[in-house]
Amino acid sequence: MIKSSVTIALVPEAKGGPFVYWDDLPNSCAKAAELGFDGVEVFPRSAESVDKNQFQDLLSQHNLQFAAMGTGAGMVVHGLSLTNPDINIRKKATDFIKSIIDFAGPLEAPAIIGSMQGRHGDGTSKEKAIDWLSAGLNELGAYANQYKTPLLYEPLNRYETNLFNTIDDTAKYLSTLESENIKILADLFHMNIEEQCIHQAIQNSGNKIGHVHFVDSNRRAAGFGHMNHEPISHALNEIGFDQFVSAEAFPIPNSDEAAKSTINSFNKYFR
Ligand code: LER
Ligand code: MN
Repeated sequence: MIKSSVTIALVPEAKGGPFVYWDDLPNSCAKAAELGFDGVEVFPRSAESVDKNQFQDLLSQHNLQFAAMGTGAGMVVHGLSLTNPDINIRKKATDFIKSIIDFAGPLEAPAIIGSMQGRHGDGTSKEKAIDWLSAGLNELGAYANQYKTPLLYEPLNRYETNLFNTIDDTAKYLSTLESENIKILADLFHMNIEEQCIHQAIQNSGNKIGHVHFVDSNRRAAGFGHMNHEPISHALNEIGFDQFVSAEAFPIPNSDEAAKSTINSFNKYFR
């Protein structure tokens, strides 16, 4: 059964970003549970910045699952990426992502590689950037495997990366890697920009999708834009997807309204 989740961002440097709840982990978990979400996706400043015992207590107290953990603070706070031309920075990027995997893995949650994929240009060819990316993903996919969790790779729209923008290109690329432990994070916002047809792209993806960022056309919460979520939910069911659709959306008009609209849309299309 497909599960619902909502994002909680704990990164002051990411303020203004598309995350539903902000800053306060205990209160955000309480609200997510109250609204009936199955899980929470956490975007931390670093693995060390989250009190693991407190977080585990919150999850069990509220009967919530840990849906996924983002690594984007490596880029936003420290300027790291897996395709940086400097080998030391690529190493730091890999170590940062490993620390997130070490936090999330034992709690059965996958880590997400979004902005940490970086881009080519500024003297780096696309081929070279993809070589570095492949080395990083193979190492990290194998690393995540020790916890029996996949690594999630998120294709982003053209304004955020020039590596892979569509689900199909990403699936073809991932099939060239040694690690078979990397799944695609399908973010409906990026897909709305890049795909010819969102539900068709999902249907064509086979069993490669491991997580969904659930959002509307304007990156507000599902229900506040003009995206047609019905064929999308059908396509996800058709491919046998049974993981999280997680609200990564702007907190507009506020976090609570965004969360409510998301769970109402989730119940309408996925229950
Ligand atoms: C960024 O646009 C995004 O969608 C995030 O999930 C990736 O860090
Ligand atoms: Mn996303």
